[in-house]
Parts: sequence; structure tokens; C-alpha cells
Amino acid sequence: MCLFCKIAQHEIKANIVLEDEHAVAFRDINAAAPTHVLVIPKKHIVSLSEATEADQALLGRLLLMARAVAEKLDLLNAGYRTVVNNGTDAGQSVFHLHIHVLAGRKLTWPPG
Ligand code: DGP
Repeated sequence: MCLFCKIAQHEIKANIVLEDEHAVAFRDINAAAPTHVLVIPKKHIVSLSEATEADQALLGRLLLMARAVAEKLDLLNAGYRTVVNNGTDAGQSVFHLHIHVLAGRKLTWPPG
């Protein structure tokens, strides 16, 4: 089973920020910003490229959980960035779809 499936099933410990029936948000182990949270579906989807029409509602839920994370961590005013790395060139290293929620410093653009 993949690493993030194990986190979603509480087989591997993570610092969980939010959880519901379909998704989990937890602190990234290798934070790239003062706040760095990952939002994942409990369903194993390898990457955004592997998502289908059947995942439409789930994808919406993930974005809303990213927003809920921002609200819970009081980021709505200062701002935050959501990122989905998709595939090798984008730097995806864990092949279970996840949305990064980054905040707590001025983030530059374009990303590296
Ligand atoms: P990406 O490079 O977009 O696939 O992001 C994967 C992220 O997952 C990366 O920022 C580090 C994080 N990560 C990897 N292994 C673990 C882990 O075991 N626990 C937690 N909390 N985060 C992890």
C-alpha cells in the first residue's frame, strides 16, 4: 500500500489538521514554508492526470478542505498557495494525489 494510503488509514502517524470521510489534511514532514499542509483523498488516485469524471465531487472536496485548512490555521487574510505537482517534471515524489497548502511567508512566483 502506498505511503499516503497508510497515513489516510492511520497506519503511519501524521500530524493531522483536518479529516473527514473522504479526505485528510496533515502537516508535510519536509515543510517548504512555515505552514505546509498536504490535503489527500482517502481514495488512492495516483495523480491529477489519473483523476476522472467520477472524481469530480472528490476533487471539489479536496479544494474545499484546503480552504478549510486555511480557515482553521487563520490564513484567509494573509493568503496561502495551493499546489498540485503532477508527474516527474513537476517534482511529484509521492504518487498519491495531494494538494500542498503553503503559507506563512511571502511566496515567490514563478516557482522553481
Ligand atoms: P510532492 O513532491 O509534490 O510529491 O510532495 C510530497 C510531499 O510529501 C513532500 O513535500 C514531502 C511529503 N512527505 C513525504 N513523506 C512523508 C511522510 O511520511 N509524512 C508526511 N507528513 N509527509 C511526507
